[in-house]
Amino acid sequence: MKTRAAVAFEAKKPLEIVELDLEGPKAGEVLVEIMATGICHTDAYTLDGFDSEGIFPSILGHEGAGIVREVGAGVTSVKPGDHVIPLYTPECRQCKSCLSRKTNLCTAIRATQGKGLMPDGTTRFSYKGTPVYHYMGCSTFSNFTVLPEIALAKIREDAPFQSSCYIGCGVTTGVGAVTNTAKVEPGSNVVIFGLGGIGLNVIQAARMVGADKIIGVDINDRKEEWGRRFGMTHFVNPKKVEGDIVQHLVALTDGGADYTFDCTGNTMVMRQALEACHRGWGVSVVIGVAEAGKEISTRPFQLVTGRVWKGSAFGGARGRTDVPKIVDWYMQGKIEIDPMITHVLSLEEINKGFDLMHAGESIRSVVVF
Ligand code: NAD
Ligand code: AHE
Ligand code: ZN
Repeated sequence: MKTRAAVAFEAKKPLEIVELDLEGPKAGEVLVEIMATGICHTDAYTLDGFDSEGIFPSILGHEGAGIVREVGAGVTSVKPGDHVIPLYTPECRQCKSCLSRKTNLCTAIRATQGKGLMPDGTTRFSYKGTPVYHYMGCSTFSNFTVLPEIALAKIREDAPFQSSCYIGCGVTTGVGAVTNTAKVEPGSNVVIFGLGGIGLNVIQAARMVGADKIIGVDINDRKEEWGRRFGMTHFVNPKKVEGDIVQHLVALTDGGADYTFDCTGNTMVMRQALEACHRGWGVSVVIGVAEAGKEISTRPFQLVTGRVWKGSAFGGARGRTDVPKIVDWYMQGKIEIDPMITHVLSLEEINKGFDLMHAGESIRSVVVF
């Protein structure tokens, strides 16, 4: 079949809207019509050539929602007509990682996924006879895409696609980092670095679980109003702090934060986030994705004295199990999504979404097909 898609033909070049050939689903695979997709900073990072796994030409996008149109042989958990959210972190419930109950990082198809391929080692997309690669196993910047069954969360049908697509990455990442990875307790002091599409979800989850001080840190002053809208109690612009930002945050939290979250991808900020934690117990969660080749550092003494550095991918969520629950939280009003969707674009306008993100003017741009 044919599908309209925004293709990343080369790094650092705008996406091009073209008609691609798409092969149907093979055994264990599902054809999904994508109805809406968010644009996450990770898409921009890959398009800008910063991802060590970046492959071109490919179809980016990993924050989608859509409808199952066809299933391959042996597929039992979804059927045509079901509403689904694609999962870049699948949940096979059979691999060593899934069975460990210690991680959400299912390893069933990670190797082929990182090479832009389906589990059988081939791609379903092509353009004028040349292969076009999948991205993060999702490729939601295509109107139709093929995914393995284990990479689909079935969701309720009354959830609007335009908002629920954001649960495919940003919402789950931010909310899950608080509830699954850090397990923030009521009364905690929390610092969030980077108040974008991820950081604001960390803020709203910190509010939801009853955190006390919720301190947002961003170099863009326009983010203050956004943070306060979702529960931030204090705002700090590091550019306007006289002296050391870490000392400033430690003073603001009476000795250091219980939990800090990096939502910038900047390795200097990751260090600040770790060092702003309370001696003895503060936990810093790295969510931001750093450019290829970047490394983090701190004095080991920071860890010897009880601070904990950890990371979180997809908010520690097991997608097929947890994503439908987060959709419920949204539908019940426990978390907000709609106000964070600042721009709704057509596929033809998708490059504008990247420009808005780079200019710091959007929280989430969503493309509707
Ligand atoms: P975004 O562009 O919407 O937001 C980033 C924010 O960080 C902006 O408000 C920006 O002003 C702020 N910022 C930049 N440099 C800063 C600095 N030095 N100090 C303080 N603030 C600074 O991006 P997003 O979509 O929210 O994504 C944030 C990061 O999270 C990206 O690195 C993205 O790749 C990553 N991410 C990780 C996961 C995961 O599973 N771990 C999932 C989604 C996104
Ligand atoms: N491919 C990169 C790393 C990119 C990365 O860390 N991705 C996050 C999700 S970001 C979503 O917006 C993730 O889930 N990582 C776990 C995984 O298995 O990819 C690199 O450095 O090679
Ligand atoms: Zn993302």
